[in-house]
Amino acid sequence: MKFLYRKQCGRCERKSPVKTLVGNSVLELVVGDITNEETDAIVNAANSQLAGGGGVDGAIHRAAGPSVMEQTSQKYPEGCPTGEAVITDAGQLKAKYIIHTVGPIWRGGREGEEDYLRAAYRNSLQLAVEYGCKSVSFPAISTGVYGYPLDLASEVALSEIRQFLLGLNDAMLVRCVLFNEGTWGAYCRVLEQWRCDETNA
Ligand code: AR6
Repeated sequence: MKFLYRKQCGRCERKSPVKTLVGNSVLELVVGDITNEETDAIVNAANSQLAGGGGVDGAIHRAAGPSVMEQTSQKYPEGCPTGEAVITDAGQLKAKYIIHTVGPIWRGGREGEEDYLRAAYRNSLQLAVEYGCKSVSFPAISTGVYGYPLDLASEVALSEIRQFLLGLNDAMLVRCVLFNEGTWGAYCRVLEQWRCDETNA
């Protein structure tokens, strides 16, 4: 794994993207609103009814327009089980696709939450590859309404993405689009820890 750069403006302390090479692929951590992303696909942190809601799900549906909900209702009337993923086009968004995945609700950590969260990332990435996507943006799935502790969720997210990218032959860009600097910082700390572990290995 090669770390490309990490910058912080000394004046305003705004954080620049962090980029890391994983195999042939690039993993990026940015602060932003995922609805503005121009990656081939963006991932939505949905609920298992695909019924829309608040948080990133609400923001994506508002920005994409009603055609996306029409597609989910028509193509996936049964919804989407926790840990799985389904795909629609992206309506009025700049991305081509929205991958709707369902993260686990945090119930203390003994109800398979980690496995479900890993599956949500893995199945989303698999679907992206099946649809020919070369770039995908993820929010921090389950860390809002679903209450998954951020320090645990960031480790799970990045390790699952890393494992997936290491198994790919083709290059892909995976961008974690984190809504605030606190979330971004938690993700950065995971990469810092990996870098320390590598240095000390
Ligand atoms: N861009 C990027 N990240 C965002 C955005 C945005 N526009 N808006 C919020 N986030 P959440 P969950 C971050 O609650 O925990 C919904 O009602 C947010 O700060 O959206 O998986 C669904 O319908 C947090 O870090 O998703 C489900 O019922 C992260 O996205 C339920 O919430 C995830 O927070 C899913 O809960």
